Amino acid sequence: MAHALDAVRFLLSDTDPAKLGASLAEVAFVGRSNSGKSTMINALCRKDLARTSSTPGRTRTINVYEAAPQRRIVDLPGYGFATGPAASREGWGAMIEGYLMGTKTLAGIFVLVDAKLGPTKLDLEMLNWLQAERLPWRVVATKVDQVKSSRSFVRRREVAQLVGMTPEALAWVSSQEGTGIVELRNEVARLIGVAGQKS
Ligand SMILES: Nc1nc2c(ncn2[C@@H]2O[C@H](COP(=O)(O)OP(=O)(O)OP(=O)(O)O)[C@@H](O)[C@H]2O)c(=O)[nH]1
Ligand SMILES: [Mg+2]
Repeated sequence: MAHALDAVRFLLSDTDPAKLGASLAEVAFVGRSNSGKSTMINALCRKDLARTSSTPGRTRTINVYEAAPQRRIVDLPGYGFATGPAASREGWGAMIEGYLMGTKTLAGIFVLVDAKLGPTKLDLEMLNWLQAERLPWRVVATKVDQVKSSRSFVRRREVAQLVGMTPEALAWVSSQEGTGIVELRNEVARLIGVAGQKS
């Protein structure tokens, strides 16, 4: 059956958050480099929109996708990608922080955490910062296909505890196998205000 997110198209990309223009509502995907942000956007929209790679640091700019005019899904470059000059790492911080603090229409920030690895120090720093700024975040555990199914109940509880959420509130997703994708797709559509729209 068609879903509102099937209509998502690439809109623009830039490294300067001031150049992205206004939106009515948007959601953003943040997290470690290689955590699966771009792959998840492709799974949610059921097409190859965002470029993905097994090498960390694939996404270098703020990439904006649109489900309907000014209703956006935003893919961000990952953190923890240690190579490259310090200057560009600082540039990353300014770019992400500028985007997250400057976008008043952000309805949800999905923080992707590898289910098997658990939250890294940088993930926890990001979560603390989002909380301090009172931004609307939710953690999504990714690549859950890499957790043995016999371990998944316990692992979900462990990861939830480490990020300070209840296991039920922690989204449990595999973009590769489709676990949790339908629920997340509906949540994204609702947050950006396109739920129930035909594509
Ligand atoms: N097993 C498994 N691998 C996945 C899943 N999602 C993504 N991957 C793999 O993880 C790697 C990184 O995926 P990306 O989507 O490019 O990661 P990213 O978070 O966008 O990375 P950056 O752009 O560097 O920030 C790729 O090799 C993907 O195939 C998943 O659900 N399961
Ligand atoms: Mg990416």
